[in-house]
Amino acid sequence: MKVKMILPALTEAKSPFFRQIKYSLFPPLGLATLAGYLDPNDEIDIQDEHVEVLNLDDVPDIVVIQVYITSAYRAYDLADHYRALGAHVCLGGVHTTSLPEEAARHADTIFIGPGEDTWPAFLSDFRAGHPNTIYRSTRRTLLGMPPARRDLIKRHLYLVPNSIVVSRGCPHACDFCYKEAFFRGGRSFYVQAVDDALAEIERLPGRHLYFLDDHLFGNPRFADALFDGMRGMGRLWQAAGTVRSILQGDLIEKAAQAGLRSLFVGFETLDANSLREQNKTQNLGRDYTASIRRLHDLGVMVNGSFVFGMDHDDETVFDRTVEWAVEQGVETATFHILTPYPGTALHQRMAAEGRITSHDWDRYDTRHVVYQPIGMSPEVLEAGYWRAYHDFYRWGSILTGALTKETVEGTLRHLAYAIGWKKLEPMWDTVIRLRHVAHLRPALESILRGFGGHMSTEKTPFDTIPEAGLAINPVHSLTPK
Ligand code: B12
Ligand code: SF4
Repeated sequence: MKVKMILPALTEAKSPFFRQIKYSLFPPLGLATLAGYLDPNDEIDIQDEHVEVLNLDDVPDIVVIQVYITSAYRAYDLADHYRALGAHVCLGGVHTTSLPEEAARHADTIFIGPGEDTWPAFLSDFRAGHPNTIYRSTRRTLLGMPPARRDLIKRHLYLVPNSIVVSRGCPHACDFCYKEAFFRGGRSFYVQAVDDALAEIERLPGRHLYFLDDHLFGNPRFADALFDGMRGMGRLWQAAGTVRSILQGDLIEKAAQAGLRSLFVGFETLDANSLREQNKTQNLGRDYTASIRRLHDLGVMVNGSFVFGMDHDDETVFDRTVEWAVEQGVETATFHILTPYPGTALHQRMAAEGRITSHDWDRYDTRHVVYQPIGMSPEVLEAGYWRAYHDFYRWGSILTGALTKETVEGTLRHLAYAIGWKKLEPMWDTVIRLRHVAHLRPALESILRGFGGHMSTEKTPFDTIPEAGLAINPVHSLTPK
């Protein structure tokens, strides 16, 4: 059977004029996960439009398309194209789950929720000649799942080919998050068996990992055992967590000892009323400053996430937030304009209040205002968002933030990381076009590694073999020569 799996891209990611590094970071892990359920003799082709030009001349038996909100229109065009050629088109992912009726107009079969139960069920129905038009996930477990087909990933096209998820969902329920909508109808937070997670980590070549889990620390027992198992592996890794998980107990120390070097932290807002408004109660009353200090003391860099446009925000929110983040020595920041994704509690509330002003999914990219804000005009919100990025990443701010560090190493690492991501964008554009992005992986690793006296100095197999594991991994033929 011929199976084509596509991750379509939003227009910006394919621009002939400028390529952002964020689209060459991670491979299509969801599709590689689904490919694990296919037979070894099936012919599988995974194509990621963010990093390659799609070949659309084939006629596979099944076409699988993963639909995000910002790539939904492109996904539907591709689906229509393949249906016209007679392929059986399957649509799934976050946006399909939020708006199944919209997706169903372009598909033979749609999938609601995670694919670990529905996809194998579909495959056996398809092989038996009677596939259904809709499959809804209800049985949520990662136990016994086959390994992701990482051999189908073109590692050389990504800066971070070793993305990994060892859990699904999150124990919290913030109103603006995709999570409640996506996991409706079953469990919304569950983890892999620790041994399976460790085995998957062992199989990954190289040294650097990026956990894409929504909240790697969400199940403390699991996280504790995972970090114990990772100690001594010599990995350098990045992940996401909550303020609460940084402040409570000693999990964060264990994570740092196991190689955590940078954490994406959902601060979202400095205003307690806004936290209540968005049901982000786990952040209420938490000392943000103490959480950052704790991370920095452990040699872990902070990528702070902030959302603008909540109902309690006015036009002073941008400067206040940026100033605070710079003063705290936050190394990198990700700003978002509040976006009411269909299916979320936030969307329901705004729709009920008649405040949604656009249903153009291309604009749901957290950079456009698609609703009527309360404390300022949409124009002020959009301009403030761009100003926040500009102000946070201007040279003076980067230097001020870097100088909050207590060691020279810390200052240098802050400078290198912030400058690398935001000041060297033309360089990223060039290396992406030349398909040399993988060559910069060692630079990323040395920035992550080269900071503070808290890092493990033990020698590991990875110190001498840059892509250890290559010998047993068939993808080595795809790495750049
Ligand atoms: C990594 C990531 C990225 C990466 C790379 C994405 C990639 N290569 O896949 C980058 C940095 C490029 C990125 C960019 C953006 N992202 Co993003 N990203 C994520 C993140 C953190 C993890 C995705 C992941 O790998 N999950 C792990 C794998 C195993 O799960 P999965 O991909 O969902 O696949 C499973 C199911 O969805 C399902 N499935 C998926 N497709 C199909 C198809 C079929 C047929 C079947 C049966 C099943 C199925 O089965 C898979 C196995 O269970 C998610 C949050 C999350 N936890 O999902 C946000 C998320 C997907 N991103 C989001 C957004 C908004 C964006 C941006 C617009 C952000 C921005 N401002 O720039 C851009 C643009 C995205 C685009 N290309 O259109 C939203 C999407 C909201 C929505 N309603 O679509 C999410 C949910 C986060 C959020 N804010 O709520 N993102
Ligand atoms: S803590 Fe993060 S992942 Fe969990 S529900 Fe809130 S926004 Fe979503």
